[in-house]
Amino acid sequence: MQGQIVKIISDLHYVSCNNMIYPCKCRGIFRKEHITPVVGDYVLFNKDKKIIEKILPRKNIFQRPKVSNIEQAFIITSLKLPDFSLNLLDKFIILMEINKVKPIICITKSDLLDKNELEKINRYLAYYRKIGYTIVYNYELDKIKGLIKNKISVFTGQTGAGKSTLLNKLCPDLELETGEVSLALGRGKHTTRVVQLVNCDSGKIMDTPGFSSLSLQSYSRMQIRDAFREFNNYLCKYSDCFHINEEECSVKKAVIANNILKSRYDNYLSFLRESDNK
Ligand SMILES: Nc1nc2c(ncn2[C@@H]2O[C@H](COP(=O)(O)OP(=O)(O)OP(=O)(O)O)[C@@H](O)[C@H]2O)c(=O)[nH]1
Ligand SMILES: [Mg+2]
Ligand SMILES: [Zn+2]
Repeated sequence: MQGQIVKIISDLHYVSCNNMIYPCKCRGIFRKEHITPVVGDYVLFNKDKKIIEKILPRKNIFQRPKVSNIEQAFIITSLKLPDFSLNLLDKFIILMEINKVKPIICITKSDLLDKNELEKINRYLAYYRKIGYTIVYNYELDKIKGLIKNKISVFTGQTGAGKSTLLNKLCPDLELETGEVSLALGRGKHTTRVVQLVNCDSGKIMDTPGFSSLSLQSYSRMQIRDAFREFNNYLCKYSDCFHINEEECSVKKAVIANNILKSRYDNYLSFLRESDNK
């Protein structure tokens, strides 16, 4: 039988098949061959013995969160508690771009900001819209339902940003656990602990544990550069320009002319420094 892994708790892999869930173990050979199944994997399994026999080829695989076969990612971005961070937003976007997964920016907690604060952030968000990203607010449920239809999406983002809360709103039957955000720290307390793939309003969604930091260290400088999509609109003197100290760099000129958001460029430079591949 063919199914899809929807949850993993220690050595039990919950495989969904024809609206049933089968808790399965893996064939012994998996461990020997260092094959580690992840949520999202399509597998061949023996429903009577409850054994996963084979992992089918993956469309993609992510390390953080550990999931596979995703088609799009909702970057759940809180405006307060935890505070809005352009750096983190860019990091999530770049991670998705490198992995060729469509990012959708989903804003939460806009109700916690006053009008002035909101206007300031909306000016930034307008830039992201201009360079082609989809932006939704977590109260636009119908719009979100339209976006998740017939797709496998992952909800990712900082801990406490409101991933599980949004999933519960989309699918009240789920009753996922959500957590209070500590006012003192402005951080969540990692309420969601395991990745879970759920059927939700004609789409499949993965709720994932949030994180408080994210590293681009394993990606090369070239991957990071090419993931800043608007940079590709500019032709520099050198086709392999990294837009740092090169002469006649159109990207740097565009930053000075305010055609490229300064924070995007600054984040780009800081991400390059994170890369292990100098
Ligand atoms: N005011 C306000 N609070 C929200 C909103 N969305 C979520 N929250 C609250 O934020 C807190 C954290 O929400 P969760 O859904 O648990 O966050 P999470 O992203 O799933 O967190 P982890 O599972 O730790 O990664 C809860 O107390 C929610 O009620 C929002 O739009 N506005
Ligand atoms: Mg959660
Ligand atoms: Zn350049």
